[in-house]
Amino acid sequence: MATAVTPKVYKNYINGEWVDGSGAAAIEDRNPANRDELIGMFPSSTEADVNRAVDAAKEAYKKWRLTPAPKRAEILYRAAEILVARKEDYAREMTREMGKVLAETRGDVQEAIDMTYLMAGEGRRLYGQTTPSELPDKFAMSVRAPIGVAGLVTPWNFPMAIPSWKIAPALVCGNTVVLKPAEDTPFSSYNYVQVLAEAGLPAGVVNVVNGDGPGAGAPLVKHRDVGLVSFTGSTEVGRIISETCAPTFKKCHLEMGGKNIIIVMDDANLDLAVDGAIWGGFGTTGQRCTAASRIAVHKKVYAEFTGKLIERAKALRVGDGLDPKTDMGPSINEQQLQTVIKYVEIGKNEGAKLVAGGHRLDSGVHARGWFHEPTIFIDVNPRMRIAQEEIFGPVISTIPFSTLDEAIEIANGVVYGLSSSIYTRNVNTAYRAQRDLETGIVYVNAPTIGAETHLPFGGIKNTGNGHRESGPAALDFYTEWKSLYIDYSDKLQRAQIDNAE
Ligand code: UN1
Repeated sequence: MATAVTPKVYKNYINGEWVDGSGAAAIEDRNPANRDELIGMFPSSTEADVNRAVDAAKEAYKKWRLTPAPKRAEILYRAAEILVARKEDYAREMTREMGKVLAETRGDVQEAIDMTYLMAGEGRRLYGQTTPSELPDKFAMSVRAPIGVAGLVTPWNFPMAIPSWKIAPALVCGNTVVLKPAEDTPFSSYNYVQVLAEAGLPAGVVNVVNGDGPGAGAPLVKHRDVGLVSFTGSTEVGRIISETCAPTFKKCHLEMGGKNIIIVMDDANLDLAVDGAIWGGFGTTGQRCTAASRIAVHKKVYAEFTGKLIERAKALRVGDGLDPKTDMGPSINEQQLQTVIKYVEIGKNEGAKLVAGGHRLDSGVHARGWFHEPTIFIDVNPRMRIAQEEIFGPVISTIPFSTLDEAIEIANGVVYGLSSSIYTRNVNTAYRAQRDLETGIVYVNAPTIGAETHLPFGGIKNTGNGHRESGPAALDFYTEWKSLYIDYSDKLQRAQIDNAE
């Protein structure tokens, strides 16, 4: 593939203008399927850029918070309409910078469309409560109040969808935004913000500061004028962000790692379960927070299931996501690929049986990309590191079990709690599993990936810190409740507690 001669240079977006960053270096956005292909150069920003962006957001907040929510929402609606028209172009550009196959990048843009429409609809809801007062001639209600400047730090695996999960609710609620997009995939986030600008968003309401975590993310998170922080990424970074927010009690939403499981019962439709495991485990090259990296299979069907799974995994075509024949794209970068390689070694040393894949692909069409074979370990002990730690790559561990109780114990025996799934035809088994699986999302007869935008998204344990995004639940993070009382009795009325006889 041709190498760009003069790479396009992209900028930060501050106060309605595209401006240079003040950092000396620039960040290269490269195609993970062909590292010779430079998508563009993005600013490596510093604290000075962050400060300018936060100042702009703080200033814009004064007007934006007073703009009626249905009017704020109309801009989101227009943005969604533009995204619909450009879906194919943005999907292609996303495959070039992120690597996942075109069908999946179309899905990523679609998720941004869905979220933007959904939050546009919230502009005419943003419901609070009205409720009777305990006193006569007194009215009581609660409303959602915006908070101020939201600092958003987003990952590379859903480079348009996840920024939209955070930006759209932040805006409809009346907050303004400074976004620090992932340095591996800044272009798709740029495209989303460009669309918002075209849809008529006033200057300063959304700002983008590109850069890495220490250079741009850290100053954003700790900035005293940033009133809320939302982060999706690793548990290690999430912990640092949580600690940074704690001293000032900054509102902080964290969406972190996962070690998601599919449980296959002996009464499951096995072919359906194999479909689910392949899609859940190898979709997005295993680089979803929701990816199924553990497949627990009932001993009665274990041999048959793993046989089918291995056959299917070996048949997957790995390559450039723009090629319609490709089933699975590359890892995002060398470091991520090295993590995959490291865990394959760990699995082998732990005594798990490697039965498919296990190697980096680096010759022929794969020579210039960060490719790895779809990899399966069988007979994995649930305590092994490959069954405990997030790998974020195309590696599945299958674990045999004998009873539902044992499967649930295996499922819950990890520090994470994002998504889980069970394949069974028994309604009692399904309901028991949905009750007992300790994850924020539970599927029956569907894989661990594929959450819809209008339901709460998030996890428990080391995956999250109690907040949810997506759906109306997101509004709880991006607003504070304000309780309003109106006394129209024209006299001092004491509350019931102050009126005790
Ligand atoms: C993520 O991997 O961080 O549920 C998000 C899913 C997608 C979102 C994944 N809708 O798989």
